[in-house]
Formats: sequence, C-alpha cells, structure tokens
Amino acid sequence: MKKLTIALMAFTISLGMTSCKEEKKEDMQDEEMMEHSDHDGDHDHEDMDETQLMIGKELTVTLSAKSGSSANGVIEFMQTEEGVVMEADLSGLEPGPHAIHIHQNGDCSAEDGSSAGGHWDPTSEAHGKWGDEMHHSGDIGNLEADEEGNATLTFSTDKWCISCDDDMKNIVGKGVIVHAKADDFTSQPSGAAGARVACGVIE
Ligand SMILES: [Cu+2]
Ligand SMILES: [Zn+2]
Repeated sequence: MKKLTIALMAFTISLGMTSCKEEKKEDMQDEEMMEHSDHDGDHDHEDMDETQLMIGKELTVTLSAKSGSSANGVIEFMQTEEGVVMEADLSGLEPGPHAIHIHQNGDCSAEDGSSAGGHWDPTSEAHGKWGDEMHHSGDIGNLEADEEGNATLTFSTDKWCISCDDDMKNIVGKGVIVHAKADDFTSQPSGAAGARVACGVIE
C-alpha cells in the first residue's frame, strides 16, 4: 500500500503541473480568440469532462465474516487517471483459491451474504473470466490463500470508476463477496464458487 501511495502522490503532483500548464494555454487561446474573432460572449470550455473522474479518490472497504467463517480483511479502491486500482488483503480463509466478485447490492446484512444479490452486471453479459469476451463487470476472479489463510490481490481496470456519473462503471453502492471455493469461470450465473464467506460494502 505504501508503494501505491507514493506512486499516487507522484502522479497527483505531475497531474497538478499538467493542469497548470493547460490552464495557461487555454488563457492564451482565449486571448487570441478575443483578438482575432468577433467573440460573441458565450464561448464555453468544451474539454472539461475529465473533471468528473475524482482522481486520487480512495475507498477502504472492510470485509466481515459470513456463513460461519472466520474470513475478514480490507480492500482499498483508488481512482487513477487510467481507472480503478484495487488492493485486497484478507485473512482467516481456508488455504487455497477463493472467488472474489463485486455483487450488485451494497448490503451485507444477511448471515450468508445473500443480501448482496447476484454479480454486478451492468452490461448484461454472461458470467466469465475477466478479459474473455463475456464476463460480468464484477467478475474479478480468484485469489489464493496461503497455508496461514492469508491472501492478497492487486487488480486494476478502466471498466470501473469511483463516484463518477456513469452507472455502467460506478462501483460505489455495490458489495464485495469472497467465496468458499474457486470460480470455475464457466458455470452460470456465478462460477459455482460456493458459500459467501466474507462480505463488504463499497461506500
Ligand atoms: Cu461472488
Ligand atoms: Zn459473474
């Protein structure tokens, strides 16, 4: 996480420098326009839509045990210019592979995690493996728990955003589920990953 924070700081600094430069350039362009054209007074900046991405926005999601397990952990989500970076750090798992998905509801109230609903699937696709032709936007994949039951996973994608205006991409308000078993990437609708052993709300 330290490395990520340093990288983000460097990124933010360079971004700050770039935007200063761009502002200056725009000012100059405006002046030129004023001089060389009959300016009608309602000129708008047209290239401002990047500002809807909250670069550097970070969410910490706490996962708690479900279905009688002792699994728990923390997942950090961070918005960068390229997309969202996720860093999961879990413990209390059975050694071996475990599916991890974003589910459609940010609701972990049920003892078996069923309140989180099915996989988050804003694009109406089949369940599958990330990177294949068809997969849900929440199909992160599997993480591997070691002999002590600890697992970490770093994942990043431009198919997600944190708090942007695009419902196809915004992960806020969704749930994260870790399962007892591995995702087989083929069984519908959810990869036959078994019980829900940990749940967290992305908020
Ligand atoms: Cu799942
Ligand atoms: Zn799925």
